[in-house]
Amino acid sequence: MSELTTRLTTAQALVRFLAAQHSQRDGVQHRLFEGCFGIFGHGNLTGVGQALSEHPDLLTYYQARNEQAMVHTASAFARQRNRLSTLACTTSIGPGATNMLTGAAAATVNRLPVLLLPGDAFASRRPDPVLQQLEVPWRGEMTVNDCFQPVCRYWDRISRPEQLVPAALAAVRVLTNQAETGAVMLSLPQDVQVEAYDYPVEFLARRTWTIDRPIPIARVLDEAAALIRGAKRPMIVAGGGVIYSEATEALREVVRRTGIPVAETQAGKGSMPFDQPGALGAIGATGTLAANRTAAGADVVIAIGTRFSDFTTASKTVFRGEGVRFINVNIADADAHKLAGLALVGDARATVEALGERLAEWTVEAEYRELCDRLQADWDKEVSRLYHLDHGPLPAQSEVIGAVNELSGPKDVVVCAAGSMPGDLHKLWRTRDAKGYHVEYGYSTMGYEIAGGLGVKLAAPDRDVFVMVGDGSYLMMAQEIVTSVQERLKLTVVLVDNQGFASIGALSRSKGSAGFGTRYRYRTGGSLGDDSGNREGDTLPVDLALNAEGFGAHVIRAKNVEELRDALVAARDIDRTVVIHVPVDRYEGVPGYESWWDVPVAEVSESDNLDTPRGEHEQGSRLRRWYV
Ligand SMILES: Cc1ncc(C[n+]2csc(CCOP(=O)(O)OP(=O)(O)O)c2C)c(N)n1
Ligand SMILES: [Mg+2]
Repeated sequence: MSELTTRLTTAQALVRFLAAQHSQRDGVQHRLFEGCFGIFGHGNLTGVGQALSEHPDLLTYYQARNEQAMVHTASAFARQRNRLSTLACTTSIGPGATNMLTGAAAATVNRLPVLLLPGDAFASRRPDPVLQQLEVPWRGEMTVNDCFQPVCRYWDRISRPEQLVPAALAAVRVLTNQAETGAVMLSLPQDVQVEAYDYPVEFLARRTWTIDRPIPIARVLDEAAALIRGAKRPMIVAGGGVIYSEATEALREVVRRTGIPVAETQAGKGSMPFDQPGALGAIGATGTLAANRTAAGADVVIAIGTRFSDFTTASKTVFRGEGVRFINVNIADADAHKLAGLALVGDARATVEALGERLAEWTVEAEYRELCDRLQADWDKEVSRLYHLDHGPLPAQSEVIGAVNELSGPKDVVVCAAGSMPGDLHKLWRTRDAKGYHVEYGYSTMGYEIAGGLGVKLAAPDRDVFVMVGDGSYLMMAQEIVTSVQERLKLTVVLVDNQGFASIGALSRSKGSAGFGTRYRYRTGGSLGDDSGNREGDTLPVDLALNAEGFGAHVIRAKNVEELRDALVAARDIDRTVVIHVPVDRYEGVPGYESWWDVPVAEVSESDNLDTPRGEHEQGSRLRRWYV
C-alpha cells in the first residue's frame, strides 16, 4: 500500500509543517509558531517567500528592517509567552543570514526558542559562486551559515527536499524541549527551497508537543528537604526558570509558609512582587543590599531556574558562608550541577511544590524572618530615595526609572538590555507582575531594546510596553520603530540620553582608563579623548529625537523629571509609538551594594593610573570562591 503524499516544494511543505505545530502544557494548547518575520532577497523570495505569500492564512508574515532585530523580536515574543510559542525568521543568503548571528547567540544564551530559516548557496553548486556566496577553498560544502553552528541548539542544512522531514521534526523537538531550547537553524539552499517532493501527509498533520513537568526522584527531594530543615539561614535565588515554568504562585506560597527569603536574578525578576514579605530583590553584582547581605550569611541556597551567571554570583563572591551548600532546581542537568549543588533536575513549579510538601510545618526562625523584613524595609527606603533625588540641572537616571515605574500600570512591561540601565533597573524597578520585567541580560545586546519591545507587544497586546533605551543602544538599532508604526504595535520608548556609553565610561574610569572612547565628542588633536568626569566639551550636532520623528514616532522632548511625568501621562492617549527623549546626568549613577564584578586590570602599564584599580582587583579576587 502506498503512503498518502502531497506534492509540494520544500518551502511550501515547511510553511505547512510550521503552521501545524502546537505546544501543550497543563492541558492548554498553543500554536508553536504564531508568525514569520522576514526580509527577502534572491535567497528566499522564490522559496519561503512564495510559500508564505501563497498561504497567508497559515502563517502571518511580518516585515522587519534588520535581520538581527527580527531574531530579537522573536526571542522577546517567546520569552513573554514563557517559551510556549515563538516566531520563525526567514532571510536571504549571505549578509541577510549572517545578520542573524548576534540574535541567535542572544536567544541561545537566554534559552529562548527561535527558528531561523536563512537561504543558503545552491546545493547543486551549478552557479557557484552565487551572489553573496563566500567560497571556502578547502571545503566545498561550507557556507557562511556554518557560522551559526556554535550558537544554535540544533543546526541542519536541507540539501535534498526529503531531508526536511527528519530535520523539521528534530528542530521542533529542540525548540520545545525546556532544557535544550535556544536558536535553531534550518539552512535552506535556494535551489532546494523550490524543488518539489511527494511529502507524506502525516508529516503535515496537526502535531502537539507536550511539555511535561518532571520532578526529581523522591530520594533527592527528601535529601534537599532535610538540608533545608537543618538550615539556619536558607535563601532562594529565583532565576528565569521560575517565570518560564509559571512557578511564581507555587514559590510565593512556599515563601509565605516557610519564611525563606527570595532574591532574584535579572531573568528571574518578577518572581516575587516587590512588597511581599521575603522579597529581597536583585542579587549579585547589581544586587540590593538586602539580597547581598542575606547571601553573604546564607548557609543553604536554593537556586531555582538559574544559570548562575557572574552577575548573579557577583563573580563567585556573593555567597560567603563557610560551608554554604547549594540545592539547584533546574530542568537542565548542566545547570542543576553547578556550584557543586545537590541537583534537582526537574520542572521548577512541580519541584517547588514537591519540596513545599516536604517542608510542611517547617519555618525559618522568627529572628531570621525579622532580619529579612528589616533589610527589605531599609531597601525600599533606599529605592524611594533614589526615585526622588531631586538632582539637577539634568535628572539622574534613577529618577527617570522612578517616574516610569510610578506612572506605568502593574501589568505593563519594562524592556531593556544594555548600558547602565539594566543594573539600575535590576536594583530599583518595583515589580508587580511576573511578566512585567523584561531585561535581556544574558547576552546584554545593545540594540535589543526596541526590537525586543516589539516582540513583547506582539505577544501581549493588552499590556503597555515601556522600552528603556540608552543613546548608545538606540544608535545601534532604532529602525524597528518603523516596524512598530507599520504594524500598529504601540511602544512607549524612553530614550535616556547621556551623550555616550556612560556605563562603560564609569567602568573604564574605575579601572584607570579615564573613560577612553566612551563619550560622543569631536576628534581633537588626533584623539577622541577621555571622559574623566569633565562636564565641558562640545557635543555633536546629533538629534536623536528628530531621528525618531523621522521614523514616524510621536516624539516628546522632556527636559526634566516633571516634563517626563507629563510626557508619560500624555503618551497614554497616543495610539502610535511614542518616543520620549530625556537627557540625564551621565555622572550620577546608582551605587553598588556590597558586591563585586570580576573585570581584569592590566598587570603592567606605562602609567601609574592602574595601581589603585589593580590593587582593588586583587582585593576583590581574594573574596572569590570555587564552590566545588
Ligand atoms: C552589541 C554590543 N556592543 C557592545 C557592548 C558593550 N557595551 C555595554 S553597555 C555599552 C554602552 C551603552 O551605551 P548606552 O546605550 O548609551 O547606555 P549607557 O551606558 O549610557 O547607560 C557598551 C558599548 C554591548 N553590550 N553590546
Ligand atoms: Mg548613553
